[in-house]
Amino acid sequence: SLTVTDNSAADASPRPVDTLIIGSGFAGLGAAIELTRAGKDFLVLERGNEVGGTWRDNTYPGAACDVPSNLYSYSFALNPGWTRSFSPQPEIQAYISSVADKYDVRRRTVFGCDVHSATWNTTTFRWEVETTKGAFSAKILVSAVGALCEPSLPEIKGIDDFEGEIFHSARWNHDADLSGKRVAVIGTGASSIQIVPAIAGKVSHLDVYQRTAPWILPRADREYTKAERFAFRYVPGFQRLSRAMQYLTRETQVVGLAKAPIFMKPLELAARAQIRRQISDPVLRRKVTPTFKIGCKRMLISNAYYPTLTRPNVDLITAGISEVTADGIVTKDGTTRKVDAIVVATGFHVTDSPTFAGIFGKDGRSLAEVFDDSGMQGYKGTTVAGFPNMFFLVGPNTGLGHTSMVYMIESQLNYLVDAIRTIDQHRIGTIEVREDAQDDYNRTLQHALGSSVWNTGGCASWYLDKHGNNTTVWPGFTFEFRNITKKFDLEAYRSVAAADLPA
Ligand code: N01
Repeated sequence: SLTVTDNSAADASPRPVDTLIIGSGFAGLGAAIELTRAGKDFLVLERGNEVGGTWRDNTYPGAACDVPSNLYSYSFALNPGWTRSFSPQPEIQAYISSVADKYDVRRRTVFGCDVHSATWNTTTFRWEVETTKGAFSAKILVSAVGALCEPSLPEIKGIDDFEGEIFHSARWNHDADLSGKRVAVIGTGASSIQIVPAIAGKVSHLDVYQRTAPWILPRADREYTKAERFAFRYVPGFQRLSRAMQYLTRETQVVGLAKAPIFMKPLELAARAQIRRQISDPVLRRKVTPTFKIGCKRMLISNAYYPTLTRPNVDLITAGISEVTADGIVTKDGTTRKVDAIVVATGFHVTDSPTFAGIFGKDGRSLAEVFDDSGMQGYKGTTVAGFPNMFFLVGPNTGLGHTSMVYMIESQLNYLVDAIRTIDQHRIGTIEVREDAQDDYNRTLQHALGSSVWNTGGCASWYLDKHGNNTTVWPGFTFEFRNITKKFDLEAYRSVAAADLPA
């Protein structure tokens, strides 16, 4: 039985299972549900004590999604209960948790199980996985740890010596009471622009440290009417239809982002108009006006951020941080500003995730080493040469700047389930994507990205790796990705029949 009741690490021999899934956010949970449906043997390893991934971790004040609610659910589990057009974090987390209940995924999940390493064993042809809850072994490994799971902390002189409260946006300390305190927020990305309006009213003073001004569009957020909520629940097809319409509307943005950035102009005008409408001070206007093309970094949405910057107790600081002292922040112009607390809203390790360092492929090299050389490359965002029987959800070039990641995840799940079915049907022992297939795939991908706004928009962003290559974003329409992941293409892989593996 796969029922996990005893998580004791005392048992020295690895616990065998056909498939191990690491992570239980949207991707890992989806994989667990699909493998349950396909009747496969699997376990989910989850370092936290609850499902939800980045939505479980990001509990900062104001946390909400910038993708419309109706697009932010699995296609097989629509949520008629959304209360707003853009959902706040607690509703998304409640949705994910309810899906885990509905499909009974917790029974097959080992919680509090932090994976130290996963190593391909070239003798047993299995993945050996070391965790805080003991050792596991599996024929197939699914990494579903997500792109936004490892907070990136800024390397600022003296930051470790700060004596006040300091925490990352994705690790919000709810025990720290910021009421009446002098607070600094470092960073002005998607997280920061939600935090700033949410806390400005309760702190005594707020300093917002901006390195690069982001583009911010109006947020068309509203409560769903009673009639809409009734229709979502009781009118057959209504929610699916409104979802399809939103999906198609958002797909049109791909033309401007990936193919012809000139089509982004109307959005830029809308963003500039919002600055003029909400800020009257010309100095502040200039400070918040971005200097790169819209779309190059993730476009943000907010109606509340600019008005918050105009509050008398809020300062936008653009001088650049030179150091942090025991009780304040010093900027490059020599000014020191005292603070009681610092919120570090500086994003995540995406192309250099520490999770890569613990996954070792067939020649003993880690994903981190391989990606360090070649950049974060894979095949169809899901498999990586040198890493047999491993599938990577939310892998290289599967990220999006315009619509729901859940759509991309479901595409990858099709591919994963078809791959496992193929492996079982053909009695395959190992499969590994061929280097030439992976190289061809990435050549085409990089060619498509060459003219995109992410590459040509004149900004530095987490979409680009240290080689300057865009290894995070999918450059086409998302239905194109759905199309290439519909069927597992065994011909792109080297496979060895189970019967032919050395005993
Ligand atoms: O992180 P970010 P985030 N000194 O990397 C600044 C998703 N998300 O957590 O632009 C000073 O975007 C950095 O400055 P710069 C979404 O996909 C979604 O906000 O690099 N500043 C930037 O301003 C998003 O893209 C939602 O010059 C430093 C900020 O910190 C992704 O998560 C909500 C610095 C980091 O911005 C990450 O968003 C939240 C330093 N040393 C997140 N280092 C929604 O759905 C970095 N910065 C609404």
